[in-house]
Amino acid sequence: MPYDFAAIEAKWQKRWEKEGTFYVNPDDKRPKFYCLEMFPYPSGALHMGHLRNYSIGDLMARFLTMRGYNVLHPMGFDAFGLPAENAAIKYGVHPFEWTWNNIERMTAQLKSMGCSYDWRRRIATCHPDYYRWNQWFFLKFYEEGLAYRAEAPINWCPSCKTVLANEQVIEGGHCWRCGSEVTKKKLKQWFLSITKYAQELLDSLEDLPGWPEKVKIMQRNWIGRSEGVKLKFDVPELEETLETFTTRIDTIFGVTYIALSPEHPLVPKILSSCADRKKLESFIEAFAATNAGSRIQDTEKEGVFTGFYAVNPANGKAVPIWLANYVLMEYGTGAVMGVPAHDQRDFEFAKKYDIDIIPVVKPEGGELGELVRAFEEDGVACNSGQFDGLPTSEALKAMADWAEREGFGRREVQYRLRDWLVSRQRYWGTPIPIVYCDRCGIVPVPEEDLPVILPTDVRMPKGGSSPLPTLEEWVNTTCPKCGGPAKRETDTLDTFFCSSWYFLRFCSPWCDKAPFDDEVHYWTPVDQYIGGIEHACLHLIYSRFFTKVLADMGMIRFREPFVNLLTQGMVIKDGAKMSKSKGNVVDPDDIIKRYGADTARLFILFASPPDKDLEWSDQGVEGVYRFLSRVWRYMEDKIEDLKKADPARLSMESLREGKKRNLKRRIHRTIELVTRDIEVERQFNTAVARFMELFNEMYSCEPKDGADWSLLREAAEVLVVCLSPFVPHFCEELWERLGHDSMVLKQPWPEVDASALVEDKVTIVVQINGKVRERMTLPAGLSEDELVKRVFEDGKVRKRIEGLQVLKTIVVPDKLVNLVVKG
Ligand code: ANZ
Ligand code: ZN
Repeated sequence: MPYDFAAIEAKWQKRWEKEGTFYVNPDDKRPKFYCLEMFPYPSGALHMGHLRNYSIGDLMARFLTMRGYNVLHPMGFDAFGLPAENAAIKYGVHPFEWTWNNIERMTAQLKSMGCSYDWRRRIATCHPDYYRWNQWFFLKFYEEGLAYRAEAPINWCPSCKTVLANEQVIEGGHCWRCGSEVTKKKLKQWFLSITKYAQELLDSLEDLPGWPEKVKIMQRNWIGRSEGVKLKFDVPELEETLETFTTRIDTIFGVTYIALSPEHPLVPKILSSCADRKKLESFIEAFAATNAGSRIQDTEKEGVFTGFYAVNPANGKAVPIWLANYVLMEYGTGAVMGVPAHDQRDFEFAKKYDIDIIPVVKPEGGELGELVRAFEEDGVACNSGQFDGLPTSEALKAMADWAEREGFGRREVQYRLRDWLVSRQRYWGTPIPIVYCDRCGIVPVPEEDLPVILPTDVRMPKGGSSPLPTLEEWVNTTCPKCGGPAKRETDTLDTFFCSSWYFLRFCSPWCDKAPFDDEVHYWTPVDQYIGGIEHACLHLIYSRFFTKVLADMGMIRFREPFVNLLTQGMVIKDGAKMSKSKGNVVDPDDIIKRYGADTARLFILFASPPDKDLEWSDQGVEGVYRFLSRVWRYMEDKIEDLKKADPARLSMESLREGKKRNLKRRIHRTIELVTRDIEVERQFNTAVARFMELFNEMYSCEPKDGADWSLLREAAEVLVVCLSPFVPHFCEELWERLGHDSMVLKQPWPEVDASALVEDKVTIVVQINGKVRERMTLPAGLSEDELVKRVFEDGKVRKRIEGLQVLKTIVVPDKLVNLVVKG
């Protein structure tokens, strides 16, 4: 029978489903293991990135099951989000219907991959059974003072018609979802106080040895902790005090101007008291029109003098106050003390506007001379009064002490991280459970009134805005406090809210009294998480934050959600990331139809290490398919003999013949190395290569006696068992054909027989033109190629044939190598 992958895969998928093979429960003696892949957005169909993510996850889940763990391996759908609304407008289907069809379709695809999910635990975040708990958490956060509404300049995506969190503004000011340029707006919005956890989010990165260093670095930079001093500068003409944040108080004697963000709260007062209001206003207008990204990037520095002066508290000097486009309102105090001599941005600004440049730090043992750019390095204080001569590190300390003593400064820690903006002006999301009452103000919806159901009987407006504000009947409600007329919040929650805790819901998705029940304590934390690195500063920060808040609320008993993290590389074709816009997409369905899921999985796992980019190759797929077909034919051919062979394992001591000993050794080397590849190194590709070597050795073995057959049986069984996490259907089928009743997944992972690993040594005679020249001790059983390679590597042999031309090599395995040379 040829390798009929379609029939085999259908057969085993049906059986797994019927027998509930992947159902797991907490009442189990085995140690638990929670293996999770990032759940997909139900966009319509799986892409190759998913296939890769889920092939890796399934390999790990199956491997760990065979290693004796009770493995929770669930899957669900991150089902709220804008594409559903766009599809609704484009095709006239309701977002709910579109999403639900996609969920069913993608579930079927995941099943066709043979993934070992406990499907009873499937969740979809757009279902009221799920999003009611989003609302519940939102209220808890609100009670704890961790959710608040505030007016702030925020990021607005004009194409998605919604605000975005800072984390969702990427690549210098673009929308993470659609790539449009983000603009700034001032709006009243809901925020979560993630900054209250900034320090812990930073510190406990140290407790995550199982995370890739690059993800930790990205999070550290995102959180962006800076130690510095907040300084007060009086502005006598306005009877105001300005605060600036600096990390370089040691340069305070070099301040020659103050720069304010055009959004700084003092600006209105400046406008109403200044001489040339027009000039300032036109600058502010021009600034407002630039997008948020170009402000962050190194664009041309622009500014305008306000006509006012501030007093430097260090030396009493008056310095001009400017408005400048390079000062961010969102960082520090929105005001900067300008030190052109020691900050390159300030230097460029001062050069452009002819502002004084006063050096106050000089290189140790040297002078600064004419400055062509800012001197940003450490050195020794100069032109700094009583602090002259102090090295930078000491000046920093001494001047901070002085500022605190004199009362014009205070040491402070600043973070780049901002509070998480969670309101979205979108329809397809979790309604924020808040009503606004003229009399009572902001009133949370009482817990017993949850869920606030997202109305489904809506027509999507053509322009693409949310229909919720137009639903009078839904918007108008009564105040839970006073019973008077009130209006519902019409914004919905950022979908990242849903994914911040979904891994907890998987533990008890059926619970309808709470977001989860006690089962959560058994399964959590997630032992292995697998997904894309693009979430490093989005989902992976938000989930850590949620986990810490929930731990502080006493709901869970751990503070880090994901113990081990594997970020898989991209799938690329013709050198570029697979994407519709590049037109280089390979559809997983096509591959599965043509070659079967097992081939697709094996190719993906074999083609590159999981954390590296994977170059798609049709020949690679063909090659893997040929390998499986060869194994299949071999087993078909020999199945009766293998079944008849003695199942008892032969010990190494009982084996005399070199060939037999080599096969025995190869079997156990394979187990040893493959186990390490999977468990320790996470190099699934090299594991596959070892299976191929084992198979080649089996293939070249010509069984002559009972011992040979018994050994071949051992090899075949080890191959089938160890390969099964990679190609589960294929191996289940072969395992059954080998005469076993129970599934291969229920087999324990094979043990290494240490006595089989010892290498036999042989003495190899090296001849040159037929004369014995050297003797080498080498492992027995080396192939001809390997043997020749070793001989050429030998220093003494190399010396003897130096300058000679090797015409031919004659090899007698385990005995002799003769080099025929000329010269
Ligand atoms: C004076 C100074 C002198 C500075 C010097 C640097 C070098 P990090 O490390 O990122 O925290 N700064 C403060 N608030 C700012 C804002 N809202 N927008 C733009 N720049 C701002 O950077 C802190 C430094 O960035 C601060 O220290 C301040 O410039 C600037 F030789 O103050 B410094
Ligand atoms: Zn957008």
